Formats: sequence, C-alpha cells, structure tokens
Amino acid sequence: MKKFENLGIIVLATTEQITLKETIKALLNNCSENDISEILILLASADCPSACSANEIVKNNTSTIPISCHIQKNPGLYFAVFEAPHLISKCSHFLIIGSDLEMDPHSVPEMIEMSKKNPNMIVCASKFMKCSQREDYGKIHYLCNRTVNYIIGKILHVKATEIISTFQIYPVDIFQEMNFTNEEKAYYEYTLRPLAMGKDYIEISTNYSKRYEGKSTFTPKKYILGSLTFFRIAYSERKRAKKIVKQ
Ligand SMILES: Nc1nc2c(ncn2[C@@H]2O[C@H](COP(=O)(O)OP(=O)(O)O)[C@@H](O)[C@H]2O)c(=O)[nH]1
Ligand SMILES: [Mg+2]
Repeated sequence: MKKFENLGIIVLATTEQITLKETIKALLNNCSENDISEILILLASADCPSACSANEIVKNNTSTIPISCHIQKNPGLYFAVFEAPHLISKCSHFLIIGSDLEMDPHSVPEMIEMSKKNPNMIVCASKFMKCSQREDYGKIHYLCNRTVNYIIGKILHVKATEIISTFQIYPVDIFQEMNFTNEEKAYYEYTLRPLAMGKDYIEISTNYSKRYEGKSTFTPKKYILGSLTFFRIAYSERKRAKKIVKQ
C-alpha cells in the first residue's frame, strides 16, 4: 500500500486579492510543515487582479514551505484543472483549492489526516454532509447542486454527497493512472473518471461560506450547460470503464 508522504497544494486564483492571502495564511497556520511539499498559486493570467497579491505572498513568504506562482497556458477554470497537477512534483498527493474561501482551507488538516489513514483513496471535503454548515448558500443553488450530484452518483453507482468538486486530496498514482488527455473536458473527467473506474472515494465534512470578495465565474447558463456535460461525461466514463474491464 502506498503511503501518504506529503501534499502539494495548487491554489486557483483570478480576481481574489484579500481572500487569496487569507487562504494561504490559513494553510500555513493550520497545516504541519512536514505534510506540505509546496504551495503553487495558479493564476488565470499575468495581469489578473490576483497577480499582485500572489507576487507579494511569494516575496514575503517566511515559512519553510516553498510558495511559487504560475500563469496558466490556456484561459478558463477547466484548463486550470488540467494544467494544475502537472505543475507540482515530489509529492505523493495533491489538492486543488480555490482562493475565494468557499472551499474552507481550515478543512485541509483533517483531509490530510484522513488521507494518511487511507492513502489510496481520494479524500473529498463535502459541504453537503449532515454536519456541514452552509452560510448564505441559496436554496435553488442547493437543490440544483444536490440533484446533479445525486444523478451522477446513480449513473456511476457511487454513494457520495459531493462528486463534482475539485476540493479533493488526489493520490498522484491515481492521477497518473487516469491518463487525462482532453484539456477541455479535464474538469469533468478529473472528478468522474476515478469514480467510474471504481477508485475508493471518501468524504469528510466541510463548511461553506459565500465569498465576500469578487464574483463567481459561474452564470446560470454556464451552470446548466455544465450540468448537462457532467451527465454526458458520467455516461461516457461509465462506458469507457466497462470497456477497460472487459479487455
Ligand atoms: N487559475 C484560475 N482560477 C480560476 C479560473 N476561474 C475561476 N478560478 C478560481 O477558482 C475558484 C472557484 O471559482 P468560482 O468562479 O468562484 O466558481 P464557483 O465557486 O464554482 O462558483 C476561485 O478561487 C477562482 O479564483 C481560471 O480561469 N483560472
Ligand atoms: Mg466560488
């Protein structure tokens, strides 16, 4: 069985300035230095509003954890998810986290503990578990998100509350085995393929609070199109996995 050795963290940023700093601070203050191999801030572009804060963070870093900044090749959240895992090295596991504080960085130490106990599993922090608290999470948003997760769970035969979030500790071995090549569909495949392939998935509870800085990149139209793509990819990933098992 592979062991948890250390975690590489990729922090996604585009418009966040204060919350980017808060995210990094929470990670540095709450995680053990021995557990984290590096923190990489992945910026949407060189001149996005987060760039200035990111450079300041790198320049003023006094911790023993290396912090670096990288500008993504292709614009968009989905491309960022494709690029992110390839940018870190020398870690056994990695985590992609946003910088709007909606994915609570305070949950990372507990995710790490869970990953140490289950190093071959994907560990997800879910905001939809019974004990999760959600501050200012709209009812419609909640209903839609729960429904999408429920349907995908049924398609992939997985019992989980949050399937389509990247707030997961991913073992590097599993990532390499997945062989992702489709940059545009990377985000969908990233979360769905391991589940279709029967990889073990475990959830811990996390809390949600709505961002107070900047705006979400999601619009209702983007959400609907994204959900339909999730259903389509869930089916195609199930088919793909069955084919592999047969061979
Ligand atoms: N690097 C990068 N990060 C992004 C991009 N789009 C969104 N993000 C980050 O991803 C996180 C989640 O994005 P958000 O728009 O809030 O999506 P939502 O939380 O699902 O509504 C935030 O921290 C954003 O800064 C992008 O194109 N590139
Ligand atoms: Mg957000």
